[in-house]
Amino acid sequence: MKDILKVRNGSSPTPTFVSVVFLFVLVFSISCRKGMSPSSRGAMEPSPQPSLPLGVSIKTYHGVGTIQEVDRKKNAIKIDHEEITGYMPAMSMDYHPHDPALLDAVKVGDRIEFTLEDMAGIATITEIKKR
Ligand SMILES: [Cu+2]
Repeated sequence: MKDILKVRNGSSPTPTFVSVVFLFVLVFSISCRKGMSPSSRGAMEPSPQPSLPLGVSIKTYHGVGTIQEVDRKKNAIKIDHEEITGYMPAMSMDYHPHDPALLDAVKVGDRIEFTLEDMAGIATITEIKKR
């Protein structure tokens, strides 16, 4: 392979450097593919920081509603909310707060404004304000 590259890059001043880079890229891409293969032996290294898969983005929305239930055990809050523009129609549903401490500041019957983040269809409440 080196010979082929040398011939191809015969006029180049640094044919060795080029082939080294080429080999490095080749090896890297092969090991990368191996690492991502599901058939590789077990999950050797759990990824330390979960990164977003390509194409997944977080969108932020704002809603207004009334708290119907606060469930600290399930870390859930049921909100009867008005239409959230661009996200969902008015309904009553459970949400999970990003930080469980958000539940401490509110109680059933409170009229609130809330901020939620949607990632791949999963909504998480990041902020709650009493109205
Ligand atoms: Cu909803």
